[in-house]
Order: sequence, then C-alpha cells, then structure tokens
Amino acid sequence: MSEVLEQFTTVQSEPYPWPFDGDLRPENTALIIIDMQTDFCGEGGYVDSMGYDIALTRAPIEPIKNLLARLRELKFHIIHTREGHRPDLADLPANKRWRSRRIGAGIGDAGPCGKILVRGEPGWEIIPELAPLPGEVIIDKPGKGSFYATDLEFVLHTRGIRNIVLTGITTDVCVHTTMRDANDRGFECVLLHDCCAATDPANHAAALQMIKMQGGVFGAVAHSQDFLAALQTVNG
Ligand code: C5J
Repeated sequence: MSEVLEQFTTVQSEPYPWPFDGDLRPENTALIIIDMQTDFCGEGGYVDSMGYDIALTRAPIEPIKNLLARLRELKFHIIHTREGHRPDLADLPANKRWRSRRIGAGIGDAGPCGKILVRGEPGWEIIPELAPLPGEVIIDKPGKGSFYATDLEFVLHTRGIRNIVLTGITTDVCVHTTMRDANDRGFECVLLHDCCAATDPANHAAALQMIKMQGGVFGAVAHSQDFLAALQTVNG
C-alpha cells in the first residue's frame, strides 16, 4: 500500500511543513489517539466530576473519527492510549489521589461511571465512537505521558515508526507530555489541533504556542483537514 503514498511531500503545518524531510508513509507513521475515555469526555466521568465542561473535551470526537477512518483505510499504524490505575491502586501515587480528592473526583473512588480512572471500570473505557479495532495497539499508562511505565517506545521501534501524529485529550496535559517525551526520543511529531482539546481553551491555545516556538521546539501543529488534504494530493 505504500506505493500509493510514495510521492508524499509534506503537510501544511506550523511552523514548518511536516515532516521535516517529507518522508511520510503509512509504514513509518503512527496515529496516536490519547485518552479518549469516558473519564475524560463522558457524562459522569473524571473530568465531568471535577466540574469542567465536557463539551470542550468532546469537541475532537468527530474530527478524530474522520481522521481515523481514512488512516485505517490507508493502513497507517493506529495506537490508542488509556490513562488508568490498577484495581488495587498499587500504581496510584498518594499525591495524585490526594489532589484528585481535593477537587471532588478522587481517583479510585466510586463515581457514576464506576471507580474513577481505574482499569476495567466503565469510565476508563475508550468511548464507543473511537473504539479500537482488533489488531490496533492499546497502551495502558498510569501517568500523563504515554512513554512512562509503558512499552510504547519498544512498540514504535519494533514497527519501524518514525513519525507520530498526536490527537486526543487533553492538549496541555497528556498530549503535551507525550509529544515532549516523543520529541526527546527523536520521533518527528505533529499535533492536529482540531483533534485535541483541553479543559481550558486558553491552555489549549498556549500549548499550541509552546510547540511552535523556537522553530518548532517539539514538532509542528496542523489542522486535520490539511493532514488529510496532503494524503488526497497523492492519491489523486
Ligand atoms: C489528565 C489527560 N488531564 N488525559 N489526563 O489528567 O490529559
């Protein structure tokens, strides 16, 4: 299938056309969809229980859905992540639990969607609209970044993945941490800004600015339509 995409050049993005060397192929590129779980964008989940407006964190669902459908067709690598803790909470730091209780959404405590951010509970599941298909990689992570205490880096290297397309929630927390960590490991990253959201729009905007500074200190930022348009050019 890569012959279809061999003539790929770059995606219109800021502050530079992505990827830096124009080597964009399904074989070397992964779409990572971060934490599109009920706890982060569903009614009664963690973010809802903290009192944030889940309309914000639900906004990327449709753009991600469109992107996912096309990238599945083109056989890009698809990776989903889920933030969550072991049912015995052995991997839940005391300060993380304390802070979440302070804001009324205690991790590990019972909530409308089961125990908050606990693996296997309804709230921890990826939302049905973006449910992984068999064969797609799922990374379970106890923290914000997708590399910490997971085998993501090993999976990426084993599959020969060099480019990472970042989507999901929240822009300023789990998506940003993952992008920074990926960039430090030498991966070429682009964040699709309409496919991400934060609990505070100002934080979303600031997070995008932080990526674009210093010539693209963590990579680049693009709109998913521009990403898809780049794929269309090649496929005619
Ligand atoms: C947070 C995340 N915000 N997925 N997690 O706690 O960004």
